[in-house]
Amino acid sequence: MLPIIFQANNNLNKTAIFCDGEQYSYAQLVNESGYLASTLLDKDIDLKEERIAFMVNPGFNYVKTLWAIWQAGGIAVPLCITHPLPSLAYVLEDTSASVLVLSKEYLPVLQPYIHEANIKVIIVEEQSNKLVPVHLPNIDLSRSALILYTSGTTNKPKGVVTTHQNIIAQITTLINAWEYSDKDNTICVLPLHHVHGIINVVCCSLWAGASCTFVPQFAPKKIFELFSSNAINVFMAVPTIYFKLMTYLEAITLQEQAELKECMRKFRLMVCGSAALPVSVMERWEQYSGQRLLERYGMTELGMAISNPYDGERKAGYVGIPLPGVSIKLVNEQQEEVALGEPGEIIVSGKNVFLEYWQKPEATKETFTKEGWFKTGDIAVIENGYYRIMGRSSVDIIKSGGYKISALEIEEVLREHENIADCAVVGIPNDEWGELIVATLVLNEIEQIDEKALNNWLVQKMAAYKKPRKYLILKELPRNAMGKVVKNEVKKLFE
Ligand code: MCA
Ligand code: AMP
Repeated sequence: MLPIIFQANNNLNKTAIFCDGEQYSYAQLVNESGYLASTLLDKDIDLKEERIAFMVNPGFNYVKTLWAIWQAGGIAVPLCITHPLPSLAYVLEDTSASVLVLSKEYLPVLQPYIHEANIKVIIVEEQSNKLVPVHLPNIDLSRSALILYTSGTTNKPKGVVTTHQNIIAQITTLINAWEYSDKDNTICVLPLHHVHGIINVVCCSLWAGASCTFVPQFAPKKIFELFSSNAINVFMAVPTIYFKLMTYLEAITLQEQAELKECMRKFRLMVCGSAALPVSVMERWEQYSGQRLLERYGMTELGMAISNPYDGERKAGYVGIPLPGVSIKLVNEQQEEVALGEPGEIIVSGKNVFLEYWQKPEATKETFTKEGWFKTGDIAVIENGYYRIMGRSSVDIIKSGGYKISALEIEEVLREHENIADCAVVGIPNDEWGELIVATLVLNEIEQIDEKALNNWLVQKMAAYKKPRKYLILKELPRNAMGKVVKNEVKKLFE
């Protein structure tokens, strides 16, 4: 039996999930995921790492599908529920997924792909629970379990493959470090195609026997209503979300602020990560909520790697110290460890580290040192025992709203536009979003471009959160003597 199901069996009568006004016990999760696993197996005895993609709304059906895929021996490929067809088709084709599990409402968006690819479709709401569960296979924990897509310094996102063992290491490290327990009640406001939502919130809660409340979309009013009901005691989010929650708090009366502070003060834990938490946001949040945020550092390829302590000083501007079981070194370009106090690239080793980039052996090889340490591309320094993230080695990776976005991917799409001869995309600092995506354009034949029309065109091709928020039209891009675009000069143009 998979360890996560074994854990659930210890809590069968407890509520695991609140969503859509309903509540679901661990027994329902175990039973119904077992039924869905038998549907997926379809008389087979083991899916043997077949890729099963799913586009299912956050909530009971999402977890049921994830657990069903794992129990049937498949690799789970969660799709982003807000992506347009080309981004979804890229993932489906790249993984050559054989089955697609859907919430009914996503059928129309995927219909053109389903029609062409002849992929098997299962509508999750239409699954019968009357089936007799078949015998489920024994899954060796070294087998691959999950593929999540991450943007990097290449123009197309890469599939990050983690094994069951990697996921278990990522979960159990956090359970111990952050003292998750079956008394916790967490809330999931994050998208479920990334580690932050899937592992830190959902899998950790359900491993610990806690309850997890799902909200369909991020909406400050709804979140504060849930906070006020005293039904939540653990909250995790990206800096942009804390920023947006404070914008909401600023607009309500002092009396209402005080009442919410009283509720939030009782929380056991509030965590922030996925992007740098500005010191000002951390300090203001503490004033509003009475909670000192615990900032941590992670990556799709690693789960969480460095964390401020649960007990002990949570230092503003620092991500803390390596989590137990995670080894970290800071190295120079020759892969030699730097002296204490010197900045270096973070490299990581441990059971939490992913297996490979899906069907990209060269990219996988390049990202590990000869000794097998994963090279993150993030630069850090140790000061008074705590790690401080100083930035990334590539300007082409942008972090906006907690999402990692490749400038090269956006540029490639922009260049497909008939009126765009050339372009350069960069991220510029922004209090709310961390970085704001902006673009300089060199136009073909026309003097100006209709930005609204351009953005409408773009979001047919890529996720809306990747679209540039400002444009600047240039006669030519700033280039160096080698003809390469100088991204730091591009950034200055937006100052
Ligand atoms: C949306 N808008 C933006 C951006 N995104 N404006 C500037 N920059 C952006 N990046 C605008 C929209 O155009 C819209 O404007 C308005 O904001 C609301 O858009 P909507 O999509 O509804 O935004 P939202 O729902 O408020 O979303 C904000 C969000 C979301 C909740 C912060 O971005 C989010 O869920 N981020 C979390 C991502 C995440 O989980 N990352 C973890 C990956 P208008 O109203 O004018 O149309 S990293 C990870 O997993 C690693 C392991 C780690 O360390 O955690
Ligand atoms: P992703 O590839 O989407 O998993 O994003 C991982 C990246 O997010 C890391 O490589 C860092 O650049 C960034 N990141 C995550 N947590 C933090 C943090 N607390 N401070 C600064 N950057 C962070």
